[in-house]
Amino acid sequence: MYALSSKDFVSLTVTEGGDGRYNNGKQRRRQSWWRRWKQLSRLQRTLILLLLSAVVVCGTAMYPSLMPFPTDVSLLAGEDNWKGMDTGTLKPALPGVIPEVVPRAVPAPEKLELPTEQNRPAPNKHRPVVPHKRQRSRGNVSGGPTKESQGPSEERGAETADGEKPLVSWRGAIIEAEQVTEAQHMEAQPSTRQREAPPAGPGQAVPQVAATGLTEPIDRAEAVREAFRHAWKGYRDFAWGHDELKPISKSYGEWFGLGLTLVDALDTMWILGLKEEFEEAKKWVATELNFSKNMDVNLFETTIRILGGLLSTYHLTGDRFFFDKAKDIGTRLMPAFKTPSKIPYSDVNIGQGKARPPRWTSDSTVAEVTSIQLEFRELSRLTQDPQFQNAVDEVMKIVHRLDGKHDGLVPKFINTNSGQFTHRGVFTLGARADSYYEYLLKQWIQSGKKENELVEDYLQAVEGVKKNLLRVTAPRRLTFVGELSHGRFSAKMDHLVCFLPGTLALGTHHGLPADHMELAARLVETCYQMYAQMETGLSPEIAQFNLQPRNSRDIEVKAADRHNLLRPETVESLFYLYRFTQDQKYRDWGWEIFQSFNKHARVSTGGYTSIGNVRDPANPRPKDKMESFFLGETLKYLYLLFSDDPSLVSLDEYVFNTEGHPLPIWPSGS
Ligand code: DMJ
Repeated sequence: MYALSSKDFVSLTVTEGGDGRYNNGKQRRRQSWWRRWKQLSRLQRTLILLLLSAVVVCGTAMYPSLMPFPTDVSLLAGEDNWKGMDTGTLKPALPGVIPEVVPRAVPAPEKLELPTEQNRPAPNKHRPVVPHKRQRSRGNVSGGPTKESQGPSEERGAETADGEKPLVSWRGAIIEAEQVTEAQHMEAQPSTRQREAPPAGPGQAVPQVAATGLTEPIDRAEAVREAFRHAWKGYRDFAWGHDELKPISKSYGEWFGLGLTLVDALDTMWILGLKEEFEEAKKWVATELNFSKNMDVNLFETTIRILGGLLSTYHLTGDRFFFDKAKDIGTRLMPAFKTPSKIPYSDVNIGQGKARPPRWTSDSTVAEVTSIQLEFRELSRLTQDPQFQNAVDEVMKIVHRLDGKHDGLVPKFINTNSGQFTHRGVFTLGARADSYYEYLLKQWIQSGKKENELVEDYLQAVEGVKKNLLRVTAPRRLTFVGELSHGRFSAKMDHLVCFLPGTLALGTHHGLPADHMELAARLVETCYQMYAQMETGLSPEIAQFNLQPRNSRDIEVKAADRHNLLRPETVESLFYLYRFTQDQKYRDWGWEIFQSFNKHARVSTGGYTSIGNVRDPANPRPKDKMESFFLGETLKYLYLLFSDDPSLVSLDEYVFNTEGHPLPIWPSGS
């Protein structure tokens, strides 16, 4: 049996203090523990020391994982704080400890003035409405060159020459062309609230041409005022507060339910000095125009007609009421820009604040997304809120750097998801692309000619037009702008392209190459001929130009393209050309066109109507619709063409939006 010796076990004997009194002083405790330590055997002391060492080592190793992770981010920020830590065992970031994002100052747009409420840019208040002074016009008063009598052209199909699936645009709606008759095309989106129109009998096929009541010598500007009053009478009597007049049926059509014709016409009334009409319309805007409605509107059309019209009227009148309205509708349109690509959707519900593409595609039209910039940029300048300008500038930046252009020419569609062009390879200056080019130049002018990318893109596009799209007809050497489809040229030109001469002339006026002006002069003559060579003296919607010397006619018209919607582009260009050259022929051409409207489109009971066949003066087939742009643009440009006051909406102070609404050129520094 193994006998334990006194050295074989650890004995910790705790002895009581000698005097029995409680003494917990530091000195006593130290002495007491030291004495006990000395009383231990060497083995005991070694074991205790080993045990303590093991505890210290383990404790040190486990310390980081036992400690709570520091929530003070600053503790982790410095490199030193990570030294010595086994980062392999640490999660790199914990939810909830993401460093706080310090908001960066949003830089104000380059040319955006950010004034206070007090110094918000004042409107370019134009003269108050005054009746036009009757003046004897210069030049040919009662008629211009006689139109050549032309035989009826061959009836042709409406197939497109560009080989792509034909689509018909009716204000933002893309419709399969095959499914739509011409009549449906003209009457697309009729109102469910339309009044019952009496059926058109044979006697009503031709609009009753109303006498103007004007006698020779005629003051041309005054004649335009009279035409406006006549158009307004129809609208006031039969369509008051609705979007469009249907003058034959004496009813109305609704599109957005926003009094489109009335708002589009406000600044025209101011410019023409129609005070009474203006005041009555203003009252309607104040009491009836309500944007808080569950209604889908087209972003582009609402921007150029309603927002543009209100901004322009604010500037001309100085009446803040119009600015408030403009801000309201502009804000309601903003959800359109909430797309994956930042290319806006075509449609917005202004009551619900939701936007969507058309039901059948996620594409938007290139002209639509790039022709809302003048208006939103001006809204930012006035409101001091950069969100409007930022949204539309972003669209221009995206389009600027996109692939798929051809010598500066753009395709017609862009996808709102990918932000890329679609339906590539087809290039036109007409429908779906037209005002892209117009707004490149006009934005550059608006902001004081500083945004180089815009003017560079514009100049490149003009060269692209010259290189790819310009041709001359064989019979009379008329210069026209055709289309290009996958490398194939088509001698087809929309009336819409007739904006181009005016835009080219405006560019030259603002310092761009002089040869743009020469091209403008050639093109505007062609646009005039699109009227003069038709039997009614009114242009078709689309013209086909002859390149073959054996043809005697310069212009043919397909059966489906023979309508005239009272469009403004040619008289718009005549206005610019006259302002810059003072050449009387432009006024005379405009006067001829105006007379043709009076002859074939004026409805005796009030209003003017679109017509279905410009080749048949005996039966031009009235379409029973007066587009809002007839008052917003066509009559305004005609009046300005005939006015003898060059300071009336000076082209050095204003830039017209694509709906004919003048917006101020920003003062330098803004
Ligand atoms: C107007 O709404 C505008 O001028 C637009 O740019 C093109 N279409 C019509 C006029 O034709």
